[in-house]
Amino acid sequence: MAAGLAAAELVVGLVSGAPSPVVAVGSTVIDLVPTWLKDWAIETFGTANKVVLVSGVLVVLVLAAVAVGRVAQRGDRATATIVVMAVGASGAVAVLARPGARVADLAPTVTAVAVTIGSLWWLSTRTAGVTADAAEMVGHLDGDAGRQRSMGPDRRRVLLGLGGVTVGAAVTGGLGRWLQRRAEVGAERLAFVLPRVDDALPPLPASVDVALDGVTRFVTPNDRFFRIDTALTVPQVSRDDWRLRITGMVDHELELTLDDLLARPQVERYVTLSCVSNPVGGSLIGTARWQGVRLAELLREAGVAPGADQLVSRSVDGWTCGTPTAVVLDGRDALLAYGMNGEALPARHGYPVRLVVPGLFGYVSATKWVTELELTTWDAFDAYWVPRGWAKEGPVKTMSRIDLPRSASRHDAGVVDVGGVAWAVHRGISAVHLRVDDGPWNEAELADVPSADTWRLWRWRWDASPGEHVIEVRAVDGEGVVQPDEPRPVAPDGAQGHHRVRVTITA
Ligand SMILES: Nc1nc2c(c(=O)[nH]1)N[C@H]1C(S)=C(S)[C@@H](COP(=O)(O)O)O[C@H]1N2
Ligand SMILES: [Mo]
Repeated sequence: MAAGLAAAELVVGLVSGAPSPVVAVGSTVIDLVPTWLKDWAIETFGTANKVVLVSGVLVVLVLAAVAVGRVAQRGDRATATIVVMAVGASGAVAVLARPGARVADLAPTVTAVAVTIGSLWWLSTRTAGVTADAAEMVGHLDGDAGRQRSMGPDRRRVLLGLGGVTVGAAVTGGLGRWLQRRAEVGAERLAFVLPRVDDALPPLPASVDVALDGVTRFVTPNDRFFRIDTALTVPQVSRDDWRLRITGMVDHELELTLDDLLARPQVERYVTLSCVSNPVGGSLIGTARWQGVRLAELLREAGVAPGADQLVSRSVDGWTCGTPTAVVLDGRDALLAYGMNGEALPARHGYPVRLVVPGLFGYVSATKWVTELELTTWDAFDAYWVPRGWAKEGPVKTMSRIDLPRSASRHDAGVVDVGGVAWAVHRGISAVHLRVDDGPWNEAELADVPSADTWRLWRWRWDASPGEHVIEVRAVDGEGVVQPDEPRPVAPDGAQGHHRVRVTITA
């Protein structure tokens, strides 16, 4: 089976766009598992959940391979072959179920099955000798010398066979992976020079940060930006192949290339992006300087028909997202972005182009690897997460987080620095309050922000007395609405509640 999978990797490397059956099965599992199980996986394994999933698929394959091997060892090669074909068939079904699948996509899976069966037959011819000799030995045990004579060469034959298959698989698989990496967009991305922005943003003042170690920085570096998506392998979309189609309820459909997009007026904006699955106190949130073009201008050019109240965006991997058209057109800086913190978008964050809409959770606004914008109605279409139990609309809730002191940490009595971040993206943050052990609320000192579309850092100096204490934070948004305390889970429309940390103060 290792030989089969390795051969599949080689074909994936040779035929651009053909999916590995392992990835296809994993992706199908992602789309099929119930929401509670997916939430559990994200909660338990965090962003490593994809590694866990692929490992799970491989474990199942290893168990199947062991079963097949045992059946073949008993001499029943026909049944063993049928089991391999059945496993392969489930891979094929998964491959064909991927959005936009073509028959040619079956090439890696078919290769995997053929090579697995070939290896099975070849190896079982070799083990057949050993089994026969072993049976003979049981029949007339003629001493150690005889045993060595009958075992020696056959055992060597089997081990050599297995070794040969293993080495062949390693070489083939390695070559396949190497070819796949060569096809990735990494190199072209590094060569992508972002066009100049006419009204470029001034450099951020130091006052957007608080000078406290352990508190998040205002700008999240690209390599530390959270990643959430349903894609098991990062889609590789070359800038030359990328197209954006604007379709549906528009006066005239548009199709743009990346050069068309880059020729339009450019803007850059600091925007905080957050995930609806972020629990109270969680870190599925980040802030970047996004560069791109205004989505509203593009939509106006296409001519949005009255009544088109939902903007559905699609990515190359078939993921869909529904955004209120009114929000995109209400004057905020909804962007088709290709730049992130002065670089081309990293592949994991949507290279070459993604959506960014300030004020909405990622699942209803931030389509990565975006290829189509369809103007439609809320009644006509439910995007990916909606049938899975998430709200159709997802405005970001007012939220605040204590980064410092860490939960369960110990500190000396006296002044203890408390610091963190608060956000109510697009409404802005007007105040942050802290209290200890349900005492009176205190005002935190707020850092500066470039606009209401980002999070806001804050700090508070706490005069701590010895003992166990609970520090609690709440934010007030730009409209004066206080962050509610009543706890609510992340589903269906984002967590609610105050973040608290428990600390020990020593005398
Ligand atoms: N193509 C695609 N885009 C997607 C998603 C996805 O699954 N597929 N997930 C969305 C969700 S739920 C979030 S929170 C943001 C996260 O963006 P990031 O990974 O760049 O931080 O991407 C959004 N865009
Ligand atoms: Mo998300």
